[in-house]
Amino acid sequence: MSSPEAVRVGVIGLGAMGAAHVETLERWVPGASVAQVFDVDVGRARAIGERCGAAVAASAEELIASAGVDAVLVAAPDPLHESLALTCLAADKPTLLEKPIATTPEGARRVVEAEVAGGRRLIQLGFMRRFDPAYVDLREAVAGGAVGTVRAVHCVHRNAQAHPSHTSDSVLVNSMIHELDCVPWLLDDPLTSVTVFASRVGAGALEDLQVAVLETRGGVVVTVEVYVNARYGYDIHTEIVGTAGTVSLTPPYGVSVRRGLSDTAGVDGRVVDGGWTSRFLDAYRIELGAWIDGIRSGRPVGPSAWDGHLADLAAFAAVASRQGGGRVTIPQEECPELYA
Ligand code: ISE
Repeated sequence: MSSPEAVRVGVIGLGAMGAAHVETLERWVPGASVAQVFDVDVGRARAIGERCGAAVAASAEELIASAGVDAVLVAAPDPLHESLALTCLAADKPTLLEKPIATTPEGARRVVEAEVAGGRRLIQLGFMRRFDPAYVDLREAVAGGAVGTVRAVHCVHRNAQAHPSHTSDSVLVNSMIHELDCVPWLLDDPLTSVTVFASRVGAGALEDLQVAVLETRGGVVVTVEVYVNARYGYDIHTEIVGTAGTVSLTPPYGVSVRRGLSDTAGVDGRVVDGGWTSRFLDAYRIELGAWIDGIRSGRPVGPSAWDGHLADLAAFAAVASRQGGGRVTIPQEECPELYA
């Protein structure tokens, strides 16, 4: 489904997320067409390219440089985000970059500096929760004073099974980063400190359940539990408590027990779809629609590279805390003019 002057998108990385983005663009974003795809797994790239009528690029760099690609969607593994973002900026291509913006705080700063030097916003960060209708309602409820002055936020973020690439650090930098982005956005109040507690596991094992206690500039206390091997399913919860009441993503319920069927969830030990592509289906559709509309109108929308940088600052403060740093102050930086 695409209009005559559709934005020709090149998609880099065709794992569960990239493949879902290809399908979303094809089925739900009329202003876009998937023109090229790239994945290190050539067979997978060919199969997806054939299905959507897209050419298969020989490399990510070739795809980015191609005159047949107007905009790039990066869903490659996290360690490649920084270099691909820099290549897209150098090629002057609007880019939807999956989170995190980079896997080091210095890398995140390099991406922001390159975009600022170019003088225009080209990157939209893949923080899809900002487009999720329930999260948008939550934010509006808080802004409209539904709960009075906010005192606390409680978040739960559970995955059925950890992605094989997960490390104790990426539980924070890849998973909790969603809350580190969306809580300040929900409250319009930046995070200022973080203390992380990890549930004890055997020596060398993945610290798969971690709880962060954060503070905001406005004095709100935030708790976030991330558990990436929860077995029973994908479960996202956010509650905001204020002086006049509480607002929550889900309705109140009685006692319920939810269990995983066995210790071998997933297919052949591989995570095929972690559950977020269905829970956030609407969010992804709206996110990609807004990205393409922004490109067509020349007015970028949604979370920026600066938002990605702020989330990375919080995530790496959280890593330092978990590694023994106790309560860690999250650096506060002046927002460059480009993002004001
Ligand atoms: C994954 O990359 C996502 O973005 C999901 O939303 C999150 O729940 C999961 O933990 C991440 O690994």
